Amino acid sequence: MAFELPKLAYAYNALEPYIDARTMEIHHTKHHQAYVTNVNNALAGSDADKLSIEEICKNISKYPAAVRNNGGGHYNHSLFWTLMAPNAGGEPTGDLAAAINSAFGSFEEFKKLFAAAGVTRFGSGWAWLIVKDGKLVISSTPNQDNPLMDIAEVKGVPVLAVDVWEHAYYLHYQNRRPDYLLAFWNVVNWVEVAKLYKAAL
Ligand code: MN3
Repeated sequence: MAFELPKLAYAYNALEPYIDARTMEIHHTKHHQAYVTNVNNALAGSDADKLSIEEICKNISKYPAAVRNNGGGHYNHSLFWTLMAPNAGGEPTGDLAAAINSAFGSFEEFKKLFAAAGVTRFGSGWAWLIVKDGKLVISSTPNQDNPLMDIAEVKGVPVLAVDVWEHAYYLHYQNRRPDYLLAFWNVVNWVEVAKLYKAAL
């Protein structure tokens, strides 16, 4: 069973003005599609094609680099699309808000630390909010690695992620990654993040 490009739950222009339609369309139909095609090619004929992408990520050290890069790309983007929504943003509520306050002091402080993880990731990669040993932790990974991977420096279950590859923001923000990360807060789907947080505990 081959992996497939997931459909987005919203239109390409739904996240404007924060993330532009052209970026969303290219990101989904070209970049994510390429990860799907390439991971399927890399796994073709192996019995790994019965596994979920999460299961593959958890044992990624046993696979060739093409699976790490493209399988990671497929998992990361599939998650990323669900973490954004139109008319979203604002602040988390309930248990998630309490856990963020407890782990980072305040929502404002959390936002600063999360953005810093994205800004300081050299080159291409991702910033993450993960559940690690029952606690919320901020981390970042290079390329298409993620915290599920057995090779990750900081391992855990992702509940929030932001893509800081230039392809995620360059058309609209050019070199201004910090501006993109600031705009990202306007599209964060906190309902989905809270769901992932609950499931991760
Ligand atoms: Mn991307």
